[in-house]
Amino acid sequence: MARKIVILTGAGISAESGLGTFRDAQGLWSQHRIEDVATPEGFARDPDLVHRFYSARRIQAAAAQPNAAHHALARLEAEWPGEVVIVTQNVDALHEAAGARQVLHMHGTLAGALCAACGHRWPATPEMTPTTPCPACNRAAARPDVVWFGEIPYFMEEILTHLGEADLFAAIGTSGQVYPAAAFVQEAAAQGAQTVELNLERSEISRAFESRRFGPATEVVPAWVEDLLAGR
Ligand code: BV8
Repeated sequence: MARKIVILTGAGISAESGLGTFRDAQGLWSQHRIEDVATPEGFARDPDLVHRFYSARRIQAAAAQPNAAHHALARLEAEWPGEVVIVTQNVDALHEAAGARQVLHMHGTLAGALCAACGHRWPATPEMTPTTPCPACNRAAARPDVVWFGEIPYFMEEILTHLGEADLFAAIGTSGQVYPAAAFVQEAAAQGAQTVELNLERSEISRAFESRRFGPATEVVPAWVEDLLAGR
């Protein structure tokens, strides 16, 4: 039975598509404090700032193209004889744009809108504002359908099941600073999965992996996929 591969991706896999990461020098958080733009309290305090932060990213992400790393993971999913599951912390749609099908967005998506009043979800318009009415209840309570700090990530039960069944766990382009994603490597290793980290440089969780491949994602991810498909 071919091995099951579970892959966690972070902002680093989309960096070469031109989308900012969070914690690199000129990262998104350097322009904004996390508390102000990625927490429910920050949204309650200044919904206009938060909507402007996410509208700018939504428009940028919609114009971005998947890179060789996204395409390599889509190729792995198509050609690997076993199951491949991509769990992403990213809110862009570049995995899907590259052709990947089993993608779990644990921190939500820029493409989604959520009504904070009635819970209705609908496709976000590029520019959302605090007065964007909810199509279901008509109240001006629209927010990005993303998971902020202090909120519960999506698909956790399904993700933990996949981690329990993984023969191979890979983390790609994540600094390993945000939980619970940063602890997935421990979950996978605890039940015997092989673990590999693909990153530009060492991360907070590098030492938790059996092996590491350092370099830009557009180089190390296609090489890694090539090796897997060649049985190396
Ligand atoms: C929760 C929103 C309970 C959408 C985001 C104290 C200890 C432990 C935990 C906590 C704590 N205090 C609080 C917590 C919990 C908290 C947390 O982890 N805080 C941290 C700061 C300590 N977590 C939460 O609140 C989470 N919820 O815990 O609920 C619970 C838990 C379990 C089960 C049920 C309930 C919710 C967290 C979600 C927050 N929302 N985003 C958005 O705006 O995008 S987080 C944000 O950071 C993004 O989602 C992003 O994906 C994520 C992680 O960042 P990375 O993807 O890793 O990106 P980063 O910039 O950090 O790193 C980039 C990496 O790429 C680097 O390593 C770099 O070297 C590399 N790279 C760069 N260029 C390249 C590259 N690699 C390859 N090639 C390149 N070219």
